[in-house]
Amino acid sequence: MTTLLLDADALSPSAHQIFTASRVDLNLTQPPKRFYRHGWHSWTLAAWLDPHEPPLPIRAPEFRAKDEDPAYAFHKNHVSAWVSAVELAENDILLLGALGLSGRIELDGSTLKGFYEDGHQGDWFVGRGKEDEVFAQYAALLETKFGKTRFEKPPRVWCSWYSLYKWIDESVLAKALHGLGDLPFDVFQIDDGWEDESGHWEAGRNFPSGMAAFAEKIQATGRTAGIWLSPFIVTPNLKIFHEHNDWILRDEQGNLVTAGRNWTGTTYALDVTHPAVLEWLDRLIRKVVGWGYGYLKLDFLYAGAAVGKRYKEMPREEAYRSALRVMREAAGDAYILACGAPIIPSLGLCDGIRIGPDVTPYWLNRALTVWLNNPNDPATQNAIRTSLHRLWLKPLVHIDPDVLFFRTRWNALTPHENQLLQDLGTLTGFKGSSDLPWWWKPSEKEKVREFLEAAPQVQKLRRYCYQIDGRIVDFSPAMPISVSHMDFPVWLARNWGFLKIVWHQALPAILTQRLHR
Ligand code: 9PG
Repeated sequence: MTTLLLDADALSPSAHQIFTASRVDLNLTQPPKRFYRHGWHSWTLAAWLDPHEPPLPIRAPEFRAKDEDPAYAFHKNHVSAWVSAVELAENDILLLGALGLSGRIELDGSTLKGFYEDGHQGDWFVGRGKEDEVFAQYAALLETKFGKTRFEKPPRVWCSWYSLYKWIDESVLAKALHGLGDLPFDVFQIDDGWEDESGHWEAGRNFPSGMAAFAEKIQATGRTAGIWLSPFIVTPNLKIFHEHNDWILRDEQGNLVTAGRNWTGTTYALDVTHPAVLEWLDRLIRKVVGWGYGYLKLDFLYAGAAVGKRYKEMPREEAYRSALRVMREAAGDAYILACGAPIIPSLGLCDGIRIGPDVTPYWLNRALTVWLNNPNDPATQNAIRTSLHRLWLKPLVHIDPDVLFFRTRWNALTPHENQLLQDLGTLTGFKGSSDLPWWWKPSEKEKVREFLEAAPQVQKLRRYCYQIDGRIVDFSPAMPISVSHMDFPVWLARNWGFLKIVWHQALPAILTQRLHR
C-alpha cells in the first residue's frame, strides 16, 4: 500500500499532477468553505456542500438501498465517489479525482483522503485552478481511460414514464405515437410497465400483439423504437428467482442482497459475475434488439455493483463494468441510456447517462426529501440540483437530465420552475418529454416543436447562472438542501398501520365495552 501525502499549499494555481497510489492524503491546512460531493450513481446527490454540515443518513432503509452507495450510507464523514473538490478562494478550486473504478474521497476535517476501495494502487489526478478548467482536465483524462459516446448529437426522446407510469398498454401508446404527428422526436421509448414483472422480459398482458409488433409501429413513423429494462434486478415472484437462486447476490453471511424497492416491491441484485447470468444478459439484449428496439434505457444498474460476495471475486465496480460490456456488445449499434447507473464505471460503454434523480410535475415532496433526509428522491428540485453539478461530464457522454414538461395540465410546477427545468434541458442538450400529446394546448405543442428544433447560444456567467440567447437564467433556487432533525414524522409514517388499527378497532372496542358496562 502506498500513501501519498500532499500539501495543498504546495500546488500552485493552474498546476496539475497525476500520481499512482492506493491512498492520497491531501492536507488543506484548514477545513474548506465548500466541498464538491459527487454521488455514486445517477440519482445520488452531486452538489457543493457546506462541510460543517455533517452527512445525515437517509432515514428509510428502502430508499437507502436504492439511492445511496450502500458502503458509505452511514459514514461519519462526507464521502464522494471518484471525484471531489474544495474551494480555496473565489474560483480557485482544488480537485482530487480517481482514474480507476473504485476510487472514493473522504473529507476528514481539513484532509481530503482518497482511497481505492479494493486497496489496490491506482491513478489519481490533482488539479488546481478555475473550476471549469480543472473539471475539464479531469474529464479529458477519464475519456482517455474509459472512452466516450459514439454518437455526435443526443437523440430527442419521447418516453412513456412521466405521464402514464406503469399504466401503459398498446392502445394508449399507439394513440400517443399517433398524436406526436410530425414533431421531431427521434425516439419513442416505452418505459416500465410493458412487462408483467421486472425480470420476466416478455410482452405483458397489456401488449397482446407482442413487443416486436410495437417496435414496427414506431419505426413506421420514422423513429427509433426505445424500450426500458432493469436487467440487473429481479423480484421474488419470478421463476428464475427460485429456479436459479444461485444467480442472486448474497452478502458475506449468505443473506440475499436487496437492491431497494421499485414499483413492484423489494428487488434483489443479480450476481453479474456468474457465467450463467452473463449468458442470460447477453441473450436478453439480443432478443430485445432483435424485436427491433434500437434505444435501450437500462435502469437500476447500480444493482450490478451492490456490495456482496460474488461467484468470481473481483471489485464490485469491475464486476459491473464487465457485465455492462457484455450488454454493450450484445446491443450492437443500439443506443444505450444508462439509468440508476454508477457514473464513472459506465463511461465508454453507454451513449447516454441519467445524471440526476427523476423529475416530477411538482417541485419538492417535503415528506420524502426533507423529513427522510433524501435529496435523491424524485423531485424536480432534486433533479435540477444534481444534474447541474454534473454538466462537466458533457464532453464524455450524453447527459440526460430526465424529461421536461411542456404541459400545463397535470403539472403543479410554477411557470418559473418549469422554465428552469427546460433551461436545464437546453444546457445538457438532451431533450425529452413524456407529455401525452392530447394534454397539450395548440400553443404548447408549438412550443415543443420550437424547443426541439432550437439551438440557442449558451454562456456560463457564474456557477449557477447562465445566459441563454440573451436571457439570464439563475438556477440558485434549486440549490438549497433542507434536512430535518425531527423524528416524529418518520415515527408516524412507520406506525401508521398500527395507529389505524388502534383507531378503527381497539379504541371502539374499548369504548363500547365501557358503554356496555
Ligand atoms: C421506471 C422508472 C423510470 C425512471 C427511472 C426509475 O420506487 N422508487 O422510489 C422509484 C423511484 C424512481 C424510479 C423507480 C422507482 O425511477 O429513473 O425514469 O424509468 O424507474 O420504474
